[in-house]
Amino acid sequence: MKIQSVETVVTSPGRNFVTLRVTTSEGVVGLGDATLNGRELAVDAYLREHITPLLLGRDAGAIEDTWQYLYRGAYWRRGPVTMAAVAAVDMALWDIKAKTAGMPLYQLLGGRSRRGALAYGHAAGRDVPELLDSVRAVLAEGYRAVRIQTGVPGLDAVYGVDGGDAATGVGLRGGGNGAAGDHPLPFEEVWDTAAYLRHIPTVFEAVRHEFGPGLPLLHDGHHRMTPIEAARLGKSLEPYGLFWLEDCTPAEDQAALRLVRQHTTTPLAVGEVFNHVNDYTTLLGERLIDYVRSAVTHAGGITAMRKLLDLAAVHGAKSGIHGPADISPVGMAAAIHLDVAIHNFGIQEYTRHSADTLEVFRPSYIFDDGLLNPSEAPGLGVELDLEAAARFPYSPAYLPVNRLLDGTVHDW
Ligand code: GCO
Ligand code: MG
Repeated sequence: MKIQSVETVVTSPGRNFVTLRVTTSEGVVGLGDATLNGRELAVDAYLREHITPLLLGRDAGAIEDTWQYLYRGAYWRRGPVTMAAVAAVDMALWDIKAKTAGMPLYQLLGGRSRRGALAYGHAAGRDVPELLDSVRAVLAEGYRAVRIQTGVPGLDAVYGVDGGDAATGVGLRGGGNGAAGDHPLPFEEVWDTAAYLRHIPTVFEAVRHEFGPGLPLLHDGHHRMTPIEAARLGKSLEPYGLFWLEDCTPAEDQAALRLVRQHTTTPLAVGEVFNHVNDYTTLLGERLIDYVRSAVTHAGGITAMRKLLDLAAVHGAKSGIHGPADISPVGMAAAIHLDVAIHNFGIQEYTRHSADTLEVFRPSYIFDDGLLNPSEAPGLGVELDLEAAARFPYSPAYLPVNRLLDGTVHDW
């Protein structure tokens, strides 16, 4: 079975998504997610200009060989654009292989290891009462684990908060996460780590008081702290028994986590901005983290994630696959197939997509009783409606940029 045609589909049903669509000589269609929030067209061009000519006529079944050919063969390896492009090809070829076998993808990955994948949802509020309402709403949707983010007194807009829909990112002011049309140029937020560090333990105190000790709670530090600040935060949150503290320091500085780890027993999650297993060698080798956060979409696809998750297992770490609304339903489906198949599953981030997104992509995965499951449809189990996609043209959007109180550019 040969690869006969390859196309990229850029669509913006509320936010931008890039999808690779591979068709074989037998007419089997595979889909891959290539969405890189705020830099979508770079991946689109990489796929069209540099990868498509290499794929035409190749054996659609040679997934590992194609992965290595695109990775090693490019000479200029790694990086978010390249690895999102490689990921999309890899997902599409796994989709084709599983469809050809007449099986849902998780069966080819070794079959089911659990009844379903525990998902966490996003709760957010500008202040504590609004956050408590948001947690209630997330629980009412069926979630059994919740990430909490709040505004910080004195700061106008903070990551993950600010009106709009916390789950889809649509209509959010500051933490809009690049929803289409929101920010033709990057929105600028103002950040004060000291105010945040003073405030956040009081937020956890209120949430634990209201919802009790049993609810798994997560929090995303979004790369903003120095190692000593992060150590202090981890320590101050210990009484509240977090499921994890995510991205407490800028993730690429792996050694920074040594200091954090030395001072706190709050579990640590890192990796959504990584795109290669080698980004984790210090973190995993020295057991500095508990959860690996890579997205299937950004870290080279199913082939690469399998290897990463196996390395994590060797070092006692579990999965926490990135699943915000800027991962398309195709990337989400790939994650869910992995979640139910691997042994060292931890949790799956799951933010529901907008109605328009679900009209363009028709995923068949199921969210029930707090658990995600792939359907029994062959392949990834997602259909892309090309006519619906064409109704939502690309719309440039940026993620926000962060500045300290004195105007210095800071990590967002
Ligand atoms: C998360 C992430 C996202 C990112 C987004 C950027 O934990 O879900 O931090 O919200 O900000 O993916 O595009
Ligand atoms: Mg995050």
